Amino acid sequence: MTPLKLATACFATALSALILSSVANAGAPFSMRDGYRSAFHIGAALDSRVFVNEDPVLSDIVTGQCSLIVAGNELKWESLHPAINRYDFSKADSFVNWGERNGMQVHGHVLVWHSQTPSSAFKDASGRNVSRDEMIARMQDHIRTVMGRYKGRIQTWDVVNEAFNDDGTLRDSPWSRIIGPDFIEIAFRTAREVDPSVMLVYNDYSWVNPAKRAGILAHIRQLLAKGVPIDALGIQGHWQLGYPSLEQVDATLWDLASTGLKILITELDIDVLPTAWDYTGADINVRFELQDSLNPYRETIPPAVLQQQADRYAALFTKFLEYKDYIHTVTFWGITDQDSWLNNFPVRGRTNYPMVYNRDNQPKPAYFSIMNVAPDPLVPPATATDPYVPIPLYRFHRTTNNSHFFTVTKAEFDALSADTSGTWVYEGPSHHVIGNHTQNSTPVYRLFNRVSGSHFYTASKDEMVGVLSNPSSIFNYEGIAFWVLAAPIPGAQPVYRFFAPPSGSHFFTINEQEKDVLRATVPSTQLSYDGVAWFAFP
Ligand code: 9MR
Repeated sequence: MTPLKLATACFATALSALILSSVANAGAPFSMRDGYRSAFHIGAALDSRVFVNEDPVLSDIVTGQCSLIVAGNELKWESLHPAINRYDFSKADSFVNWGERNGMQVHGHVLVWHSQTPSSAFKDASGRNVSRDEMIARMQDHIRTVMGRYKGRIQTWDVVNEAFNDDGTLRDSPWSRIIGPDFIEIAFRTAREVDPSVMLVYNDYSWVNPAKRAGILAHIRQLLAKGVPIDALGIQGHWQLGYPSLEQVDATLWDLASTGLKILITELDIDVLPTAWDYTGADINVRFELQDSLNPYRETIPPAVLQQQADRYAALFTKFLEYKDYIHTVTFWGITDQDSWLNNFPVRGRTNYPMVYNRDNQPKPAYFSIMNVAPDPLVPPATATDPYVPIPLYRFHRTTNNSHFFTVTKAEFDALSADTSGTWVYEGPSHHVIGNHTQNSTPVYRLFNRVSGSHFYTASKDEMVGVLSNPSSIFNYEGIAFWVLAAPIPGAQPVYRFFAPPSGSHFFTINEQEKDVLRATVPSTQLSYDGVAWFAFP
């Protein structure tokens, strides 16, 4: 790299940093919650770094992307009820408080489970299993105490988790051994007494396995026929790139929807690593030895695999949308690749990539592919009918690569105007855009091209998401740059867009004459005409 190019590149980076911070405040964030607002809640499982340590980066992701949260561990029996006569709600309280403070729906996980429940919960002082009556009393005390504490503040509860085997029979666990098969019924009835308004969920993995599904559903139907208050079924969704098939997911959703109960996808993640033997379940007691062949992406993950994962997530969300009338929530089991349980399951110490945010807390291709199939506009149509506030869009020529930069932001205008190197030449206001989200205004999204250092502006959500979802994408999403009109109104004019192949940048003009001259005189290898970008004011 020549010194001149290096200097330019450094300046571009500095400029981009400046721009990032100013644009981040400019408008609504790019959000899964908004993109799926008409379909279902988007949830995430949190660990205590979010709600105890208040990690700002993770908190921003969750508050920006989700409408529902669940604690990965802190509401489990062993966490908040460590000894039979002792409860410790410190972390659980932080979790529920955090959810409330941030306007989230809060999902409770979990009341009755064979795992992460201390063995002392089932034993008397001499170490023998307690009687059925004593066990029922303990279970009821737990449900009443925990649910009662958060009554009105937790909207959905996993009452019973993983009570069935892969062949559809009832799991042999301390619950079923000591109380008998009716522990499920007693748990749900007790939960309903505590809080009549909460959604009560039966949660499990491997529903896609027909034998397991048939066994659980037969059991659930019997309970429903007896009036047991079960409101919803939770599909954990610990899945892989190639398993289960979409047909299996479809059959599962169909069968569960046919019970008339709501469906929650409670623990979604997509494992990208080779399966350890043939194991596809989520039973945490099953573990395998670490071998190199089972940990192929220790340093980095190939773009082709990220693409496969992105396609997989998009296909699953498309399937979920087909069942959106039944599905209440789609919850990711974690936030970033770094914090996923799948780095340690079913083999300890692997480097896995199951989530839609990477280890640098950045959205992955999977994130953008999910946004690509999102049914709702990222930004809700304006409800305000205030008059437009036209603001100038400043145009700068970047002489070093013959590209153009457009901004409405005073800080950016000042920074570039102060440049004395001759790189940036102010060319005057390009045209007037809209400063407020009102009437028919629509956002223009701004992306940063990491290779050329230039910016790309588009009013098309589909175009933006298409660009970002490519795993080899060289663009960063920067936010909403300003507002324009998607359709003409009196007084507004079309803004034309050109692509400049040599710099990989785009040029915009509202000036009809400038557009005509450029089209007539500049060869398309230098500048090709793309069409109307949006409508705005001269
Ligand atoms: O995410 C949880 C992880 O941090 C714990 O180590 C693990 C151990 O039990 O439990 C994980 O969550 C499980 C959930 O509670 C129930 N379904 C399977 C999940 C993954 O193991």
